[in-house]
Order: sequence, then C-alpha cells, then structure tokens
Amino acid sequence: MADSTPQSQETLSNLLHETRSFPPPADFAANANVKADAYEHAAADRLAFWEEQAGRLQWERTWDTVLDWQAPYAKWFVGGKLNASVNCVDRHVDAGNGERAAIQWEGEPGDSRTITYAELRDEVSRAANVLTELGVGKGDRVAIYMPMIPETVVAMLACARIGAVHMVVFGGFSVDALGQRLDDSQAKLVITADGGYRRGKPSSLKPAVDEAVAGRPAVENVLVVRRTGQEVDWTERDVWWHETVGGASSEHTPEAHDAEDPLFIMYTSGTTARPKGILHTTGGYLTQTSYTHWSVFDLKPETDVYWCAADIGWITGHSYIVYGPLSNGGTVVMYEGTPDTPHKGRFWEIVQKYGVTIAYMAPTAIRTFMKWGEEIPAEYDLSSLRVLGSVGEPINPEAYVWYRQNIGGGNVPVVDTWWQTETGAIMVSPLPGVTSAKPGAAMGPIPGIDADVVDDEGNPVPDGEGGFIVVREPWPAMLRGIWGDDQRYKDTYWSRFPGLYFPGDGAKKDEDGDMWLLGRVDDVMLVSGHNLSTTEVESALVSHPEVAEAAVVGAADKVTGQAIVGFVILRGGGESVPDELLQELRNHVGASLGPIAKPARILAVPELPKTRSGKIMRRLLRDIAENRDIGDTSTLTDASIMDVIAKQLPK
Ligand code: 6R9
Repeated sequence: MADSTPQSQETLSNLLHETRSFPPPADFAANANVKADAYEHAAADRLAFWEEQAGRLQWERTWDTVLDWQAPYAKWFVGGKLNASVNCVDRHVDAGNGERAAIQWEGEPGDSRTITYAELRDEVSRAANVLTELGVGKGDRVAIYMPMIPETVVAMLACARIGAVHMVVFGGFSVDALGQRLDDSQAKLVITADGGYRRGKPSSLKPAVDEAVAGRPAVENVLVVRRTGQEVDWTERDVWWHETVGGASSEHTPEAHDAEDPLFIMYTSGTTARPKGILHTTGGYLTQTSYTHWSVFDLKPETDVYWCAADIGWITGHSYIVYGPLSNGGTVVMYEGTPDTPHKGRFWEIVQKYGVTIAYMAPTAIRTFMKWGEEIPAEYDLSSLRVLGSVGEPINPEAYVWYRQNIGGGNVPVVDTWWQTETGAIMVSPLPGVTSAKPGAAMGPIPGIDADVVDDEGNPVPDGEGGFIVVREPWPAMLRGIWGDDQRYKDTYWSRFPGLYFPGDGAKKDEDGDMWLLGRVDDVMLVSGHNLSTTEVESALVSHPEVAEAAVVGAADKVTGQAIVGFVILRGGGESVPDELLQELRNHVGASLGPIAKPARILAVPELPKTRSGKIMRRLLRDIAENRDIGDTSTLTDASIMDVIAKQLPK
C-alpha cells in the first residue's frame, strides 16, 4: 500500500517490553479445530497443504495445477471450476442444513430478521435472475453502495453466482469517492438503498448515487432496496428491489466459474494515497478465507454464533462476514448501526441476545469501549463468548488486556489478526488453541504462509530486532493485481525487495522470535536520526490510565528533523486539560521508551480522524501539526472531525 518507496530505515530501536502471555485454556486446546502439528504439516509441503484446504470447498471440476507462479502473478487451482455462491449457500442446504440461520440481522432501531440458509438460497437466486434481466453478465462490474442490511450480502452473492464482479463502496463515503470508484471500475449497475439507520436516524444513500451517476452513462441501472421508507427521487434508470427481486423466480441454475475468474474489486482504505482497485479471484480467495475463518476462530458451524462488527464496505466484511463464515456454513450476526445507539451497551446487548460465541472487531472500537468504562459491558451476560479477535491496526497491549478481561471474562483466547485488502485473508495471527498469545502481538504466520521480518536488504532480522514484514511465497487469497494499473501493482508491492511481496508495514521480532506489527512504514518517524514507530509511542500513551486513545505523528522540525506530536483522547473525555497532565504524559512516554521518544507536544482532542476501518489518518494530523491546509478527506467516516480538531488547537 506504500506508493512512495520508504526511506532507508535503520532498526526500530525503542521496543516496548511486554512480558505477559496467555496460553489457551486446556479444554479449549484439547477441542480446537487446529493443533500445533498444523504448522509442520503445512511447511512439509505447502502446496499439498493448500490443496487439502481447497478440498473444503465444493468444486464442479478439480484443478489441474495447484499453483502457476510467474512472479509476481499467481494463478491458483488452475483449471478448477466452482461457484462461490453455491459454496456459501446451496451446498449447506443440500447437506440438510437449510433450516440453520445463515444471518441473524439486527437493525439499529431494534428490528431484526433471521435468514436461514434455505431462505438465503432463494433470495440469492431471485436476485441473480434480476441481475441477468437487467443485462448484467459475467465479468461486468456491479457497484454496491448499501447500509449493513441482509440485501447487501444477497447482492454480493448474486453477483458471484452469475460471475459479475462486485465492487462494494462503504456507505459512509462521499459522492466523490463513489464517483471515482465508478469511473475506475466502469460499473454497469449500482445497487443501493433509500438509506439506512445510523446514530438513531435514517441516513440517506440514494441522493449520493443520483448525484454520482448523473453524467456517468456507463451506469445503466440503479437497483434500490427500500430500507427506511424515506422519499427518493426517481428516474427511468431506477428499479426497486422489492418490485423486481421480490417477484422473481427462486429457481436459478448456477454456472461454474473458473478458479481464476474475478470475484470482486475492493478499493483500499487510502490512508496514504489514491485508492487502488484490488482484484480478487474465486478459488484461491475462497479457499483461504474459508480455512482461516475455521482455523483462526476455531469455528464450529453447528454451535457457534459468530459476529464480526466490521462494515461490509471494508475487506474484513467481505472475508469475515460473507465469504469465510458462509462458506463454512456458520451463523453470522450482522448489525446495522453504531455502538452507542440507542445506548453505549448496544454491542454487549447484541452478544447477550444472540449468544455470540466468537466476536471480531477493530482496536478503535475496543479503545472506545475502554473510554466508556468497564461498568457498561459488566451489565450484560457475555459468558457465551469463547474467542475474541482484533483486526485493522496494531492493538495496544493495554487495549488487548482490557478486551480479554472485560469482554472475554479473563479466560478466552484473543487473536490479533494481521492482514490487508491485498492479502485477502488472515496471514499472521495466533491460533486460539495453540498459541500462547502476547498482548499486542500478531505472533506469527498461520500454517501455509511464509512471512518474515527483514532488514533494508531483504535479509531476515535476528530475534530482538525490527524491520519490514514481507511475504516470501505466493498465497491463495493474494491479490491478482490492481484493476487497470499493472505497473502500479509491480511498483507498489514488488519493487522494494526483489522477489518478495512488501505489504508496506513495519514489524519486529521479539527475543522469542514472535512478530509484532508496527503500522505503515509511511508513518514511521525519524527523530534526530532514530526511527521510531508511531504504534509504540501510541501504546506507551495508552498505557497511562488517563488516556483512552492516542495518535502520534512526526512533524517537520528544524532541529531534530521530525518532532513527535501526540494527539490524545482522555478517558473522561475532558478537553480543557491542565498543562501538568500533558507534561506527565510526555514524561510517561519518556520513561517507557526512552528520552528520544518523548513527544515534543501533546494535544488533547475530542476525536481522531479515522477511515471506515478505524484506521487513524495520520497524514491529516501531520497536516495540522505542520500548520498546512488539510488534504483529501473523502475517505474519512466523518469529515467534520477535522474542523473540530483544528479549532481546538492553539495557533
Ligand atoms: C484487514 C485490513 C491493512 C493495513 C495493514 C496494517 C493494518 C491490519 C493489523 C494491522 C497491525 C493488525 N493492520 N490488521 N496492523 N496489526 N492486526 O485492515 O485491511 O484495510 O487493507 O488495511 O492495516 O497496516 O497493512 P486494510
């Protein structure tokens, strides 16, 4: 994801020392889907291992070749044919599980729907028939700009069924962001809704689509789900979902697609540059999402109730709300709204109501819950939970321990999963029945993945040192390129270290050889000739009892090259903060990490700028810290936050 070649980087020298480690409970380990021997088994013959995992799926035709690798282009399961929607839906019905809930959906206002696998098959078939009637065929792109409702999943699976390529755009994105993605993908159809519920009121989606498709003749139709019932403008291009899908036939004979046929395009979060259309194909992607969802979360489809609180407009929603869990025949909880509507216990109320056993969310959410206080989750029965997951950013050790303790009751495995839009599925993570996990560490590559931490020259670093994470061997769910921009694919991921995939993240190996992810290398700070990771300074700040969230940037400084500027959200939410506290926070970081890491300035703010996946957009904070005009904010969840922060600052 790094477009700029990172500056030469010496070892990250100020490492947090973490001595806590949590082994899996004995009974969990004994009953786990995956045991310790999986690593050895996979390493002995990596391709045979992935072939075995592909066998989890239903294929119309088996592959001739497991992997065709013409670096940097991979083809997996060449010659194989399958249908992703059949794998996620029909085969579970055929296996006699048609009455199992596929989706337990909870609307923000409190309405709810249970959709069984049999119902899901009918609805996906109806939608597939309508897409075909609207002239959408194999290889055509379909934009999906929706709230978190079951029709969003149906729309994705209907595309997969007919071989159309879906391109989901986060419903919180602006008209410009949507338009840019429509141009790039040349989508023929947009599927949207009148609106959805956010923060206690209907938010609208259709007007943004109207504006975006005006002057974009490539879009032939707009298919609109009625969710809120609000007034919408209507043109000849528009078609109601309930009037078409509602009345369509539920008979649909799926065609088998090639393992390498495109499944979807997902634009990256764009924390650093112009978004890239990441292309994923069918067989390899489904193999790895299915395997990782089963192994990393220890999914038992008959009994587990799994909830991933991500948005579907983020890769996490694609891989771990839709393709991973449904290919495994699991029951998925899906929630439409925000965690504080109508009250701050909403998430825990959902866990209690559905008896959620596995929950997966972002560190930003966990830090928000810390800020709100542990007495809120304490009011609910969370004893059904048995695995917790984290994704999206490095999880600060304090947030990890809080999550384990206050949500997991102190005895459930917490898996910190590292991966990217580009990797398609989890790459580095503990296994809940095997690994003694350290708070804040993703620990190591999962079975079948060959990832490492290397130095500037691409050589593995010794234990106790830092560098860059790379992936050495191709993996089934890897991106197959950037839509329409081949050169950028090679430049971005394959030019930094010849022959190695470079994700753009810094990482370190601790004394035990366990892996810690340190965030984007673009965010690394260079202070008086020392490379410092924003993640570690932020974790030091969050380890202070008064701090709930922190973001740190390096701002240009005449003397030190860059000076560390910290933005903190205090636990009580207070904004007028005594100077002594800010001084204390600076000293606290200095004491934890060494004097070089002591921030030059700390500012208390009410909010931080974040993407849909909760990633802090440090580039915008750097603009503020350097008194510059603020750059592109189109991928922020809430652009007004920048004004709020800017107003707060002493000029
Ligand atoms: C799944 C997803 C990818 C970037 C990635 C890294 C950061 C994600 C992380 C993590 C540390 C983790 N990231 N998970 N950093 N620990 N467990 O987030 O995809 O939106 O494409 O972002 O997110 O920097 O490179 P995506």
